[in-house]
Amino acid sequence: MINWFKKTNKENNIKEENNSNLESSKFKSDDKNIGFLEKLKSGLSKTRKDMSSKIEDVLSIYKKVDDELFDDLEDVLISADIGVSSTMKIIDRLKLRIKEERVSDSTEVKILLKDEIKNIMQESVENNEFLLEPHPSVILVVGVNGVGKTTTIGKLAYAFKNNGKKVLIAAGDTFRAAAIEQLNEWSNRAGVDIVSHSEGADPAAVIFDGIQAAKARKIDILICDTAGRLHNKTNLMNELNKIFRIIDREYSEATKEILLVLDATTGQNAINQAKVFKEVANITGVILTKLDGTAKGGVAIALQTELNLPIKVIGVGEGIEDIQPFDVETFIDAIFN
Ligand SMILES: Nc1nc2c(ncn2[C@@H]2O[C@H](COP(=O)(O)OP(=O)(O)OP(=O)(O)O)[C@@H](O)[C@H]2O)c(=O)[nH]1
Ligand SMILES: [Mg+2]
Repeated sequence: MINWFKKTNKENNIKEENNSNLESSKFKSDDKNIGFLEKLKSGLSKTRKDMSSKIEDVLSIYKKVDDELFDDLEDVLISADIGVSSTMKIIDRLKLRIKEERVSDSTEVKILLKDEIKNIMQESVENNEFLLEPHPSVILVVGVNGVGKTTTIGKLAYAFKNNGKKVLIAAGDTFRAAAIEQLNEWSNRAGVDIVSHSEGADPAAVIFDGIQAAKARKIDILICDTAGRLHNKTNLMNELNKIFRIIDREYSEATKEILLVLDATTGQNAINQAKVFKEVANITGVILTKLDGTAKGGVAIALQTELNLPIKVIGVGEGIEDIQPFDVETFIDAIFN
């Protein structure tokens, strides 16, 4: 089982040095958990095939490192949904490394490229961990329809509960009756409580009740679902702002995460959705779903490097355990090795 709340020595030290600092939860895999890595690797096999094999193809054509090789690498990265400006940055840094380290053999280029992608991803965001400490905390899950919000909430509730946390779910998607039923099923599966109203109710009222219940029951983590309607920007902003206001007013003591769910299979569309949501809300992180079986895993790189959005978790299947904390190193290794 993944320990979602393992704390690193560094975090413990920081906490000791400054008690007022937010205690952050380490959201990293257990290194011994081979099943976890294997699952990630098999999920990302199409991305690996698409990106890594194409890179190798390019490198095998060119024996020497020259400008044409960089042009071809650039094409591979852009076609892998990494984004134009990130690709340019990666290639520029790669060129510099190759010059500095006097690399002339093209086979060494792949190692440097992998390293630079990893570096740029790590430099672009502060960290990839959930900020759920100090408790209580509230997670608001947003995103357009069908991306996997409700499913992810079920998976997260299950994972947190297995890590000893008291979890409550609020059914903030009142747009569809089926949505409440679906979340209800997930709450049963995860074995956590749910607060819901009927179809058509005001989502902000559901969140309000969720907060009151969370306080009364001394809940550690309240997870709120929202409707995935395709909005225009103003409506989206109004609806989300109403919910944010309730949370700020009623639950000011809670540590907040506003997580945007994006479907990796939609590639560039996911990036565009992220841009819109980033404009209307203070998104604190991304949940990237459906990474199993897509060749578009490169969007993870663009999300972090172009939009500076930390990816916090990834969905790797439809089952309750098909969720993993996102870790740059593990992810890039799974794509490149
Ligand atoms: N393969 C795969 N399927 C997923 C994953 N996450 C969610 N799904 C599937 O995606 C579909 C939509 O998931 P939902 O959780 O209902 O998505 P939603 O964002 O809540 O949708 P709306 O409530 O309509 O906005 C379901 O069939 C899920 O099983 C994942 O990581 N991998
Ligand atoms: Mg839903």
